[in-house]
Amino acid sequence: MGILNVTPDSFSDGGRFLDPAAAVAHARRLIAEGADILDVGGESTRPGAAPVSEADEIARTAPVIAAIRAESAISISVDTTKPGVALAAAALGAGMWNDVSALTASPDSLAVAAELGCEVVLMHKLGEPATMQAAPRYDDVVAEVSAYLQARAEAALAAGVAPGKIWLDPGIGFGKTAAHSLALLRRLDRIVALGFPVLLGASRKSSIRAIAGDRSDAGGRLGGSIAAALAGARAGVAGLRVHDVAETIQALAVAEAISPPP
Ligand code: HH2
Repeated sequence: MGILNVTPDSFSDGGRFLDPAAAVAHARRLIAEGADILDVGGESTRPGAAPVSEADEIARTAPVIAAIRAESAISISVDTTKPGVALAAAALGAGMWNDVSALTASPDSLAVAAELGCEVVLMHKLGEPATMQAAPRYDDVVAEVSAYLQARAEAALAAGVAPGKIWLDPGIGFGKTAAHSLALLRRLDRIVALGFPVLLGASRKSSIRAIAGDRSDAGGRLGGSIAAALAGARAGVAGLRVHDVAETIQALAVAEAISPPP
């Protein structure tokens, strides 16, 4: 899954693709590099990010989704917590709703996801982006994230989302210290064992810098991002949400050739 942030303030690429023409050019590049899915987002979820109105989020994402769909059959995901944005995206051809709130942000979210019949990504986060990194606490982060994701999958199923449409995501860096994110990266197999396809998003995150113990900026975290992606693949995750599609695919191809999956 290639990341396409149509925002002024995303942590890694904020402002680069706010112009729809630049966003579509980047989409073409991600497709050429081998992405299977494009994840289009109009609201940054980085710690401290400012909230965006539904109208503004649609104004950012809709023209980009429409333009991609006009020239490509690639799967399009919309990264939003707002049912109205998901509805607008689906009408333009997005087939996946990536929701970092796991369909909890609005009382309508579960029903809208069921009505759309789209794929949904249910991600774990503790707290809200503005404050989530203040002092996250868990007794057992792997057990708590697994239990939460299991409960959200059950809520989605009860609302009428088809079992084959549900993805789970541990939410690396969302209300988690680097130690929490590392614990999850070590035990991704526990999330995979829940029985749903798992999406992993560690690309360029500050937890990569913290785990590596260096001072890299977002663009300087490719090596660590690939290490996390390879660990995910080894644990059986089904999707990797990344900024650097070509480099990640190359790393996966070589790792798999050296050590083919059983
Ligand atoms: N991470 C980000 C945004 N959306 N969705 C899922 N499912 N999993 C993630 O790990 C995830 C996500 C944050 O990264 P990015 O989109 O690059 O930055 P920002 O939120 O600042 O736009």
